[in-house]
Amino acid sequence: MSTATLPQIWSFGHPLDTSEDKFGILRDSSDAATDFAELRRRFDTDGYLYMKGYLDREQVLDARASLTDGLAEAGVLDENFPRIEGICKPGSGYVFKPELTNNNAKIQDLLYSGRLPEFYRKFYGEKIRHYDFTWLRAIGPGKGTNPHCDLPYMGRGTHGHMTCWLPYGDISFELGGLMVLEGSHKRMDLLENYVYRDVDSFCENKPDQVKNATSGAKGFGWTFSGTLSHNPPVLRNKFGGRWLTAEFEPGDFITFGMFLVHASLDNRTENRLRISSDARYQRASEPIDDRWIGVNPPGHTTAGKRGRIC
Ligand SMILES: O=C(O)CCC(=O)C(=O)O
Ligand SMILES: [Fe+2]
Repeated sequence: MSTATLPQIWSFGHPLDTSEDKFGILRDSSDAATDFAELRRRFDTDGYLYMKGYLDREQVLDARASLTDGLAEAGVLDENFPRIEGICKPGSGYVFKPELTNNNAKIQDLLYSGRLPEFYRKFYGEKIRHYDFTWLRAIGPGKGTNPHCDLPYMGRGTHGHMTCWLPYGDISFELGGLMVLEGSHKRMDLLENYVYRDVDSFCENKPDQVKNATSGAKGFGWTFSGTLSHNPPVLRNKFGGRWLTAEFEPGDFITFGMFLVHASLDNRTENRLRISSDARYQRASEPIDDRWIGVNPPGHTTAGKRGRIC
């Protein structure tokens, strides 16, 4: 497709060069939705599968309503607008609210029963399981997520698991959805010193790191943030390939592996929240990262930290 007619695209505060060799649209694999051998081939080649319209649109919108209700109750929404529109109060910023997915039957059903887990079961060709933790993001105007791979946040079990990112509503270029760096999963030469580090590990023999990691404050104690870069255009110049994204609709999802570099576009709207979730699926037969399972997963808190001698 021609990228000549695109609006200016922004990521992490940087305008992206949208010329055809640097930027493009995700390949839609919904044409192969029942051909799992073909999906596996595309996943190996591209590092992701973008399944447009694979899920039930109404079910996704219904799930959205449960989230905007939760966001309203959390005081994030501007009360002058219908909740479903997801209009935020000024200065909302990057709202990360995984608790909105707990005990939320609409979200649990959408993500963890029916069509989505069935997709992974067929894709892996065997029994699967998912993380109990669901990353729920409601991103207000401002910067999106900087470029990273997921492995540093969830690499203590298998490395063959997959992320599933899905939008709860239309996500235009202006509202800013996920983008992936084409071919980056094959650039182990550039990733090997980054991707196997664990954000929750610390050096037991370095007192400042021990203090940091065990201070008990949520979100603190990282000596390595897992970020690969703060500058998507510069990163692209290094890796080659194009930044790929799309305008997403309810019913779409994109899934990718632990080694694919991705980020998101900035939210350039005045007051609308971009609402999405990311969930993880893997073969049931493989080890799982225990930071993300259980009724109250430890995640990146003190309980998830692991000391080692450096
Ligand atoms: O939604 C975002 O901004 C980031 C999502 C992400 O990093 C992921 O799904 O792994
Ligand atoms: Fe990610």
